[in-house]
Amino acid sequence: MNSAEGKFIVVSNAEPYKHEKEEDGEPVCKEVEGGLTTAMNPQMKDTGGTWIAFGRGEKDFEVTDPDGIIKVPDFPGMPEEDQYTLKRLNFSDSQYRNFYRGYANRILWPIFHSFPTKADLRKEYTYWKEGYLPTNKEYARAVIQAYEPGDTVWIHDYHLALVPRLIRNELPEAKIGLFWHIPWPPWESFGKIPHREEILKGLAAADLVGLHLEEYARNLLSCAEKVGAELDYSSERFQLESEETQVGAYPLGVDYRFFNGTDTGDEEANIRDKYNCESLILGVDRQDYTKGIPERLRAFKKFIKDNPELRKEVALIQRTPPSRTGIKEYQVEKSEINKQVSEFNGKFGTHDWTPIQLFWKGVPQRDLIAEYRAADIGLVTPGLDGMNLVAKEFVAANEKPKVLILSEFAGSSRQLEEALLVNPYDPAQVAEAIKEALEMPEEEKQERWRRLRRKVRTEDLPTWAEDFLADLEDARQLHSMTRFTFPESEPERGVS
Ligand code: GDG
Repeated sequence: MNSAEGKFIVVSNAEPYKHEKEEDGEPVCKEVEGGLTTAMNPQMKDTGGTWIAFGRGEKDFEVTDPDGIIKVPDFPGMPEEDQYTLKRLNFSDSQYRNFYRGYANRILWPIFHSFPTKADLRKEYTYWKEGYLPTNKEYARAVIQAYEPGDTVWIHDYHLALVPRLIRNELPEAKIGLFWHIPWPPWESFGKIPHREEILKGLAAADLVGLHLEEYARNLLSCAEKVGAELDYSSERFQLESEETQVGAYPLGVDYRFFNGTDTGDEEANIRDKYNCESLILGVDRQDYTKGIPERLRAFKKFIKDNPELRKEVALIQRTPPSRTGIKEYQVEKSEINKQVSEFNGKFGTHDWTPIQLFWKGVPQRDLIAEYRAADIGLVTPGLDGMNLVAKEFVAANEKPKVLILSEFAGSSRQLEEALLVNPYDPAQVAEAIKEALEMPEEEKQERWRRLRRKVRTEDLPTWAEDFLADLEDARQLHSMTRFTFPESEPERGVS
């Protein structure tokens, strides 16, 4: 995309850069870690445009203009051509709490990851009325303000399901795509949400809704059918009231060239020296109960118990940047992980060997790549994950053959079939896979790695974006021809 075709407007909850207080009190620009930033940042740096997101850094609004606008990244010496516009939105504490900690992460996140017992459905109406609906409206207003004819609006994720419809009401001809980064569950889970119909109506107004996998796309279509949408399964389209949308699978890839090509100097060797172990196993996960960290620790414990001869030869490095720290379920999980690790290290560790090294802290991307390279085994075992980029980054970062152990419930397992695929809830199987990884014959390791690398290289981030944008263009053209032939919609319940 280039400016001649109109600009890109990316819309998400998380911002790509925040401003925090330096030791001297001055604001400093920091990249925000997470799947979305990793996915969209290279694209935005290449093509420019406007990114609209919530400003969460403590100094965020000290550095923007009065409209919340700033050019990012504003690292010292950053050339202007590598920057793009970030528009930060600000919400009252209580609205944001109801939106983010409430509706997005105590209703949608658990339900869409099939953890209904972690959802707080009793508060659904409050979270909706006080948080999700008004916040989606403010996002839509910001898009409408930034929009010029010819622009491409690319909305991200479950926080913003209503935004396509809210924009469409004002801009009938806008090109609107939405990518859904988490799984789409079957009706038995999705159908539990009281505002299920409004969510689907919101999405129906996008020209294209992308998900990582075909099975998620099929689940979305069948949920739409349950609320009365007309469906065309073969072309993956549904029509709900006056809106029609295309649904499709676009498995997100990583920026292979970046992960493969980043020079990490001596860092890899330094890390290996520090742990002084024959083999390093690495887990990297934003802290979340979907990532299967307690189950992983149980599996590692079983491995250590079952293989006393291998003790001291292996260590597990678990890097876990905290997230959603204000939510009870996350606090409970954090205590559980801390308890497991201290009991484990207390029982098995010796003066010169700590079996599990746990870090509640993110590191800059270059250091993360060095950790990927220092590790022999990537242990990626989420209970359920839309895609999981860590698995792909581990492959992309390592030219030297390694072994990837991957949950069959991570979306990425559909592509990365040459990994050792495991059921994360079966500690015996995961423990067995660790042993198999350590003992894998060199030839087999190389062959598996070669195939994995080829997939991650060819099914990469630019390919994903190109595929999505090409289909979005086609879908828009189709809808611009058919949109007004549908029956009039009923009056919207509060979403206008
Ligand atoms: C959601 C979906 C989907 C992690 N630790 C550090 C760090 N990270 C980066 C990784 C990776 C990203 O965070 C995590 O991405 P995941 O895909 O693993 O998971 P979610 O955050 O849950 O993302 C997921 C994704 O969206 C994209 O659609 O795959 O299923 O849940 O990029 O590198 N980055 C740095 N330091 C760290 O310590 N710099």
